[in-house]
Amino acid sequence: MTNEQEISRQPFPNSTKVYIDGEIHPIKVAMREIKLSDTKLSRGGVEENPPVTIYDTSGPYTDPNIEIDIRKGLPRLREQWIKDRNDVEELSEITSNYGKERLEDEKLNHLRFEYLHKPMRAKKGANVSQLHYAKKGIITPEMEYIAIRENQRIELIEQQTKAMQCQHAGHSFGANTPKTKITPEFVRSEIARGRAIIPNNINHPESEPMIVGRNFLVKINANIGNSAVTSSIEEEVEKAVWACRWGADTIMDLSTGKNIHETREWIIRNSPVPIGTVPIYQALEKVNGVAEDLTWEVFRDTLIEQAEQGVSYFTIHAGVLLRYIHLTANRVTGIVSRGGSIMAKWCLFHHKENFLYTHFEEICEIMKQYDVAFSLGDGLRPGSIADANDAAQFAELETLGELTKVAWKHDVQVFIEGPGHVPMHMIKENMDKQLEHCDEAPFYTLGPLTTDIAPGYDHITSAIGAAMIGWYGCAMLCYVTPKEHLGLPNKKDVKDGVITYKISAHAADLAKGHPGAQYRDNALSKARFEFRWEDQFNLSLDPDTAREFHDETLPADGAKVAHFCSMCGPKFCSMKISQEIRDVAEAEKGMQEKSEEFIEQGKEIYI
Ligand code: IRN
Ligand code: FE2
Repeated sequence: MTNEQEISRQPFPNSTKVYIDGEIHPIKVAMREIKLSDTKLSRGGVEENPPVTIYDTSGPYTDPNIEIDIRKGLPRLREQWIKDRNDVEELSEITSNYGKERLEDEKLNHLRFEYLHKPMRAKKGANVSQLHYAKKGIITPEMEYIAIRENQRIELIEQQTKAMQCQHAGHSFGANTPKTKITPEFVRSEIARGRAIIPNNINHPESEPMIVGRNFLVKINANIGNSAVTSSIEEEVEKAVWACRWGADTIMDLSTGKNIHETREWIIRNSPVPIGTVPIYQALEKVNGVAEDLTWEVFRDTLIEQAEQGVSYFTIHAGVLLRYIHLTANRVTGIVSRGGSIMAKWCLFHHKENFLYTHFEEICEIMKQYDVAFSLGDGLRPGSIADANDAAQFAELETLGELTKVAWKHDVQVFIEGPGHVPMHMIKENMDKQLEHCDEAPFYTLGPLTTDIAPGYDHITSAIGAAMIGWYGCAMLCYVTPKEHLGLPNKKDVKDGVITYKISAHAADLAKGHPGAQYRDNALSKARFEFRWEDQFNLSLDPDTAREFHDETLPADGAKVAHFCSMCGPKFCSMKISQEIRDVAEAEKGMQEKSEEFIEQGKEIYI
């Protein structure tokens, strides 16, 4: 198995991990603090720039004070919170048949995880979902953690805004930053209303709580997972850690190849973010890839197996109804969802209603025992611009709305998956219809791609749609990598996809006026204007690439304080010229003041 050196765990440049204490619960909320250098003032002297604290998804990997042994997994941050609620029982092993068989198989010894995860389950009759607690008026440690995390230390944001106003008198960079603080009670009320969810399986106590909802920061998901063709467990664990490092808020393990159970065990035990899966993929493996051989029983066992391992949300394609399938017949690209096509095949072969739909309440009964959330799958999403917003897609969406209410009746958390491929002018209709049919349950879309003509660049075609739908209110964006439609993403593709989607999500946060979203932009702009190159690199989403690009032409240390870069050279740098204008203006202002002073003095003398 992977040795520790191969797992990326260097801290970010000039950054330290800080932990903010809770007020209601004894919790410590992890964030990243980026230290900045001083501004040299043209009139002499320096001005201090307060550090910038940012939302941090990288987990313990970027804290050099925490020892990590990936054979044993991450520290179990939430274990005590869960046990203190007194509503769970510990099991000695995974209860589903499949799990037991695998643990007894000696051939798999080398894949065995050193720490034996003992699953927890709700005591008989109990419901351990955050929605259930929220409805009862309970503010859990998870909710408080999220409130603190989302605020990103709002007091520092205010301090920064003030500092800027003083540096650029009369020109406030921070004027648009709303200052509404997110409270733990607000988190609770959004959960209770179903407008937000906390993917938070009690069997993934290693995960740091996060929230998906449109009144919070827009989140992004990164898909990883081996396929039958390529990639190993080691690579997948490293991809998960790597994706979190660059900002993935959740990871979906879409493995379909060998050793699905073991791969997932390693990923979950080492992941600081919640993990989602599409259980029908593993169920299909269990029936040797023959869709028509799938049964409710095989599926149910898979759900229990994965819930007991710690998966926090399941994509379930329960809206692919038998009567909708013919609506895809004249599409250019038919059914492009993997799960959707599997279920459609099953329905047509047996000429029966989708068993995920007919057994939906039984699925709810399982979900509530572990707090697994539904990610209601868009099995009939459009897979091309030509098929966007068609009858099949919207028929399914209505059914997803109906199922949302069933899940809520059971106090099971739910969010809704969306497209796909949609041109820009047709995106808003998706958001509007989703809010209407699904009663404001969070929306989670795959892009959407805004054109089909750029294979190799589909992180970009889709980031455009993702930014738009995020602005309209989509709560989570499923990344698309440059390899989309072409192959399994490698490590570089994962990073490119994550950074691209961070851009979409953040652009949406700015447009929505999320409290504090503009904070980092302001600090970076100020650093840029003042030629504090190091600060500009360190504040960026990808400091390594920013530095590398700069140094490609001006590698010398002296260039890090130079008042220009190689894009325009010293004579044509607009920022430099602009600063000179300011200096002249300041000098003139000084002269004007002096002359006014002299005139005043003169008046005294001559009158
Ligand atoms: C997200 C929104 N719509 C679809 N997705 C993601 O697509 C879903 O979360 C999962 O990661 C992936 C696979 O879905 P299909 O192809 O099985 O539907
Ligand atoms: Fe596609």
